[in-house]
Amino acid sequence: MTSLNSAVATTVANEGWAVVGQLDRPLARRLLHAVDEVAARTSDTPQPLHLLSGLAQHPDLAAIVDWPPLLALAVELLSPNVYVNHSHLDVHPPHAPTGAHRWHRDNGLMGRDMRLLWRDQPRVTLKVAVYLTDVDSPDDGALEVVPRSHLDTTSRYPTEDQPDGVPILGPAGTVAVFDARVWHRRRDNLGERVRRALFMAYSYRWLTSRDTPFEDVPEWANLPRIRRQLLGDKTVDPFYWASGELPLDPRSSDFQEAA
Ligand SMILES: O=C(O)CCC(=O)C(=O)O
Repeated sequence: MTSLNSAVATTVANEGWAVVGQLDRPLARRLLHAVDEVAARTSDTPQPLHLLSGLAQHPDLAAIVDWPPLLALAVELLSPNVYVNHSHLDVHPPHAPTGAHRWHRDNGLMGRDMRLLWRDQPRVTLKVAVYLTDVDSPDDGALEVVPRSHLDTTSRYPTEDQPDGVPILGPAGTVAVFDARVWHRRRDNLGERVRRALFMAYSYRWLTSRDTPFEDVPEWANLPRIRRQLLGDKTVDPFYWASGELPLDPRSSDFQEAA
Protein backbone atom coordinates (compact mmCIF):
# COMPACT_ATOMS: atom_id res chain seq x y z
CA MET A 1 0.00 0.00 0.00
CA THR A 2 1.55 3.28 -1.10
CA SER A 3 0.80 6.55 0.68
CA LEU A 4 -1.06 7.58 -2.51
CA ASN A 5 -3.43 4.65 -2.08
CA SER A 6 -3.87 5.44 1.60
CA ALA A 7 -4.81 9.01 0.69
CA VAL A 8 -7.42 7.73 -1.78
CA ALA A 9 -8.75 5.33 0.88
CA THR A 10 -9.13 8.25 3.30
CA THR A 11 -10.99 10.24 0.64
CA VAL A 12 -13.37 7.33 0.01
CA ALA A 13 -13.92 6.88 3.76
CA ASN A 14 -14.71 10.58 4.24
CA GLU A 15 -16.25 11.69 0.95
CA GLY A 16 -17.68 8.34 -0.19
CA TRP A 17 -16.05 8.39 -3.61
CA ALA A 18 -12.79 9.08 -5.49
CA VAL A 19 -11.19 8.84 -8.90
CA VAL A 20 -8.51 6.16 -8.61
CA GLY A 21 -6.69 6.77 -11.89
CA GLN A 22 -6.51 5.86 -15.58
CA LEU A 23 -6.03 2.46 -17.13
CA ASP A 24 -3.23 2.26 -19.66
CA ARG A 25 -4.49 2.54 -23.22
CA PRO A 26 -3.99 -1.13 -24.23
CA LEU A 27 -6.03 -2.37 -21.26
CA ALA A 28 -8.74 0.26 -21.75
CA ARG A 29 -9.03 -0.65 -25.43
CA ARG A 30 -9.12 -4.36 -24.70
CA LEU A 31 -12.01 -3.87 -22.27
CA LEU A 32 -13.85 -1.62 -24.72
CA HIS A 33 -13.52 -4.15 -27.53
CA ALA A 34 -14.78 -6.88 -25.24
CA VAL A 35 -17.84 -4.83 -24.26
CA ASP A 36 -18.48 -4.00 -27.93
CA GLU A 37 -18.27 -7.69 -28.85
CA VAL A 38 -20.77 -8.56 -26.13
CA ALA A 39 -23.12 -5.75 -27.20
CA ALA A 40 -22.90 -6.86 -30.85
CA ARG A 41 -24.30 -10.27 -29.87
CA THR A 42 -27.68 -8.64 -29.22
CA SER A 43 -27.75 -5.89 -31.85
CA ASP A 44 -25.80 -4.56 -34.85
CA THR A 45 -26.61 -0.98 -33.87
CA PRO A 46 -25.96 0.52 -30.41
CA GLN A 47 -28.92 -0.17 -28.13
CA PRO A 48 -29.19 0.56 -24.42
CA LEU A 49 -27.65 -2.35 -22.54
CA HIS A 50 -27.41 -3.04 -18.82
CA LEU A 51 -26.05 -6.57 -18.64
CA LEU A 52 -25.62 -8.27 -15.26
CA SER A 53 -22.83 -10.78 -14.55
CA GLY A 54 -20.76 -8.46 -16.73
CA LEU A 55 -17.34 -9.99 -16.10
CA ALA A 56 -18.54 -13.44 -17.17
CA GLN A 57 -19.61 -12.19 -20.60
CA HIS A 58 -16.13 -12.10 -22.17
CA PRO A 59 -12.80 -13.69 -21.15
CA ASP A 60 -10.85 -10.42 -21.64
CA LEU A 61 -12.84 -8.64 -18.93
CA ALA A 62 -11.22 -10.57 -16.05
CA ALA A 63 -8.09 -8.44 -16.58
CA ILE A 64 -9.67 -5.53 -14.69
CA VAL A 65 -10.27 -7.26 -11.35
CA ASP A 66 -6.66 -7.04 -10.12
CA TRP A 67 -5.68 -3.66 -11.57
CA PRO A 68 -3.12 -2.80 -8.86
CA PRO A 69 -4.32 0.64 -7.66
CA LEU A 70 -7.89 -0.60 -7.43
CA LEU A 71 -7.02 -3.83 -5.71
CA ALA A 72 -4.82 -2.08 -3.15
CA LEU A 73 -7.71 0.26 -2.37
CA ALA A 74 -10.28 -2.53 -2.02
CA VAL A 75 -7.98 -4.41 0.35
CA GLU A 76 -7.27 -1.26 2.37
CA LEU A 77 -10.95 -0.35 2.73
CA LEU A 78 -12.43 -3.83 3.15
CA SER A 79 -9.76 -6.50 3.82
CA PRO A 80 -7.97 -9.22 1.80
CA ASN A 81 -11.12 -11.36 2.18
CA VAL A 82 -12.86 -9.80 -0.83
CA TYR A 83 -14.14 -10.69 -4.27
CA VAL A 84 -16.33 -9.18 -6.98
CA ASN A 85 -19.89 -10.23 -6.11
CA HIS A 86 -21.67 -8.14 -8.75
CA SER A 87 -20.72 -6.66 -12.12
CA HIS A 88 -22.48 -5.14 -15.10
CA LEU A 89 -21.75 -3.85 -18.57
CA ASP A 90 -23.50 -0.69 -19.67
CA VAL A 91 -24.01 0.75 -23.13
CA HIS A 92 -26.04 3.95 -23.35
CA PRO A 93 -26.51 5.67 -26.71
CA PRO A 94 -27.51 9.37 -26.77
CA HIS A 95 -31.21 9.99 -26.26
CA ALA A 96 -33.72 12.79 -25.69
CA PRO A 97 -33.97 14.19 -22.14
CA THR A 98 -35.98 11.85 -19.89
CA GLY A 99 -36.27 13.87 -16.68
CA ALA A 100 -35.50 10.63 -14.82
CA HIS A 101 -33.93 11.03 -11.40
CA ARG A 102 -32.49 7.52 -11.01
CA TRP A 103 -30.95 8.27 -7.59
CA HIS A 104 -30.34 5.17 -5.53
CA ARG A 105 -28.00 3.35 -3.21
CA ASP A 106 -26.75 -0.17 -3.96
CA ASN A 107 -27.14 -3.50 -2.16
CA GLY A 108 -30.91 -3.80 -2.36
CA LEU A 109 -32.80 -4.33 0.87
CA MET A 110 -29.75 -5.17 2.96
CA GLY A 111 -30.36 -2.31 5.40
CA ARG A 112 -34.04 -3.18 5.84
CA ASP A 113 -33.11 -6.79 6.54
CA MET A 114 -30.61 -5.65 9.17
CA ARG A 115 -33.22 -3.29 10.66
CA LEU A 116 -30.60 -0.56 10.63
CA LEU A 117 -31.11 2.96 9.45
CA TRP A 118 -28.90 3.39 6.45
CA ARG A 119 -26.54 5.73 8.30
CA ASP A 120 -25.85 2.89 10.75
CA GLN A 121 -25.16 0.27 8.10
CA PRO A 122 -21.57 -0.88 7.75
CA ARG A 123 -19.49 -0.49 4.63
CA VAL A 124 -19.54 -3.88 2.88
CA THR A 125 -19.11 -2.96 -0.79
CA LEU A 126 -16.84 -0.75 -2.83
CA LYS A 127 -18.41 -0.11 -6.23
CA VAL A 128 -16.21 0.61 -9.23
CA ALA A 129 -17.02 2.47 -12.44
CA VAL A 130 -14.67 2.05 -15.41
CA TYR A 131 -15.41 4.49 -18.22
CA LEU A 132 -14.57 2.94 -21.58
CA THR A 133 -15.49 6.05 -23.57
CA ASP A 134 -14.83 9.71 -22.80
CA VAL A 135 -17.26 11.41 -20.43
CA ASP A 136 -16.34 15.07 -20.91
CA SER A 137 -19.53 16.67 -19.69
CA PRO A 138 -22.23 15.79 -17.12
CA ASP A 139 -24.61 15.36 -20.07
CA ASP A 140 -22.48 12.61 -21.61
CA GLY A 141 -24.27 10.18 -19.29
CA ALA A 142 -21.94 10.81 -16.37
CA LEU A 143 -22.12 8.80 -13.20
CA GLU A 144 -23.10 11.29 -10.49
CA VAL A 145 -22.54 10.85 -6.75
CA VAL A 146 -23.64 12.77 -3.67
CA PRO A 147 -20.48 13.24 -1.61
CA ARG A 148 -20.72 12.23 2.06
CA SER A 149 -24.23 10.82 1.58
CA HIS A 150 -22.99 7.50 3.07
CA LEU A 151 -22.66 9.43 6.37
CA ASP A 152 -25.93 11.34 6.12
CA THR A 153 -28.22 11.78 9.08
CA THR A 154 -31.30 12.73 7.04
CA SER A 155 -33.29 10.60 4.62
CA ARG A 156 -33.19 11.02 0.86
CA TYR A 157 -35.69 9.79 -1.69
CA PRO A 158 -34.98 8.61 -5.25
CA THR A 159 -37.30 11.20 -6.78
CA GLU A 160 -35.76 14.20 -5.02
CA ASP A 161 -33.31 16.53 -6.70
CA GLN A 162 -29.83 16.28 -5.24
CA PRO A 163 -28.28 19.72 -5.65
CA ASP A 164 -25.01 18.51 -4.12
CA GLY A 165 -24.52 15.81 -6.76
CA VAL A 166 -21.07 15.71 -8.39
CA PRO A 167 -20.84 14.29 -11.92
CA ILE A 168 -17.69 12.22 -12.42
CA LEU A 169 -15.93 13.22 -15.64
CA GLY A 170 -12.91 11.71 -17.33
CA PRO A 171 -11.48 10.21 -20.50
CA ALA A 172 -11.88 6.59 -21.55
CA GLY A 173 -9.99 4.45 -19.03
CA THR A 174 -10.99 6.52 -15.99
CA VAL A 175 -11.57 4.37 -12.92
CA ALA A 176 -13.71 5.80 -10.12
CA VAL A 177 -14.99 4.18 -6.94
CA PHE A 178 -17.79 4.88 -4.51
CA ASP A 179 -19.05 3.37 -1.31
CA ALA A 180 -22.23 1.43 -2.17
CA ARG A 181 -24.10 3.40 0.53
CA VAL A 182 -23.54 6.64 -1.41
CA TRP A 183 -26.50 8.03 -3.35
CA HIS A 184 -25.67 7.90 -7.04
CA ARG A 185 -27.20 7.73 -10.49
CA ARG A 186 -26.53 7.67 -14.21
CA ARG A 187 -27.34 10.97 -15.84
CA ASP A 188 -29.07 11.23 -19.21
CA ASN A 189 -26.77 10.92 -22.19
CA LEU A 190 -27.60 14.03 -24.21
CA GLY A 191 -24.20 14.08 -25.93
CA GLU A 192 -23.06 12.63 -29.21
CA ARG A 193 -21.25 9.45 -28.30
CA VAL A 194 -22.42 6.11 -26.99
CA ARG A 195 -21.34 5.83 -23.36
CA ARG A 196 -19.81 2.44 -22.61
CA ALA A 197 -18.78 1.52 -19.08
CA LEU A 198 -18.13 -1.45 -16.86
CA PHE A 199 -19.11 -1.63 -13.19
CA MET A 200 -18.08 -4.06 -10.47
CA ALA A 201 -18.55 -4.40 -6.74
CA TYR A 202 -15.82 -5.57 -4.38
CA SER A 203 -17.48 -7.09 -1.33
CA TYR A 204 -16.59 -9.45 1.50
CA ARG A 205 -16.39 -13.07 0.39
CA TRP A 206 -19.12 -14.03 2.88
CA LEU A 207 -21.60 -11.76 1.10
CA THR A 208 -23.50 -13.70 -1.55
CA SER A 209 -22.80 -13.24 -5.26
CA ARG A 210 -25.26 -11.79 -7.76
CA ASP A 211 -23.04 -12.90 -10.67
CA THR A 212 -22.46 -16.10 -12.64
CA PRO A 213 -20.69 -18.61 -10.34
CA PHE A 214 -16.95 -19.01 -10.85
CA GLU A 215 -17.41 -22.72 -11.72
CA ASP A 216 -19.68 -21.85 -14.65
CA VAL A 217 -17.00 -19.90 -16.51
CA PRO A 218 -14.45 -22.46 -17.77
CA GLU A 219 -12.03 -19.74 -18.99
CA TRP A 220 -11.45 -18.64 -15.38
CA ALA A 221 -10.19 -22.02 -14.09
CA ASN A 222 -6.57 -21.48 -15.16
CA LEU A 223 -6.16 -17.85 -14.17
CA PRO A 224 -3.64 -16.87 -11.44
CA ARG A 225 -4.91 -17.51 -7.89
CA ILE A 226 -5.45 -13.83 -6.98
CA ARG A 227 -7.64 -13.33 -10.03
CA ARG A 228 -9.50 -16.53 -9.20
CA GLN A 229 -10.17 -15.34 -5.66
CA LEU A 230 -11.54 -12.07 -7.03
CA LEU A 231 -13.79 -13.88 -9.49
CA GLY A 232 -15.32 -16.01 -6.75
CA ASP A 233 -13.27 -19.21 -6.54
CA LYS A 234 -14.47 -20.83 -3.32
CA THR A 235 -11.50 -23.11 -2.68
CA VAL A 236 -10.64 -21.09 0.44
CA ASP A 237 -13.38 -20.90 3.11
CA PRO A 238 -14.85 -17.36 3.23
CA PHE A 239 -15.56 -17.56 6.98
CA TYR A 240 -12.46 -19.25 8.37
CA TRP A 241 -9.29 -18.76 6.38
CA ALA A 242 -5.89 -19.51 7.77
CA SER A 243 -3.02 -17.04 7.76
CA GLY A 244 -1.35 -16.97 4.35
CA GLU A 245 -3.98 -19.26 2.80
CA LEU A 246 -5.99 -16.61 1.01
CA PRO A 247 -4.26 -15.51 -2.23
CA LEU A 248 -4.83 -11.83 -1.36
CA ASP A 249 -3.54 -12.14 2.20
CA PRO A 250 -0.28 -10.15 2.36
CA ARG A 251 1.23 -13.22 4.07
CA SER A 252 0.44 -15.42 1.03
CA SER A 253 3.20 -16.23 -1.46
CA ASP A 254 0.82 -15.38 -4.35
CA PHE A 255 0.42 -11.90 -2.93
CA GLN A 256 4.16 -11.41 -2.47
CA GLU A 257 4.92 -12.58 -6.02
CA ALA A 258 2.27 -10.23 -7.46
CA ALA A 259 3.38 -7.23 -5.37
O1 LIG B 1 -24.37 3.88 -15.14
C1 LIG B 1 -24.11 4.66 -14.23
O2 LIG B 1 -23.43 5.68 -14.39
C2 LIG B 1 -24.65 4.41 -12.84
C3 LIG B 1 -24.49 3.00 -12.41
C4 LIG B 1 -25.23 2.68 -11.18
O3 LIG B 1 -26.16 3.35 -10.81
C5 LIG B 1 -24.83 1.54 -10.39
O4 LIG B 1 -23.84 0.90 -10.73
O5 LIG B 1 -25.50 1.24 -9.36
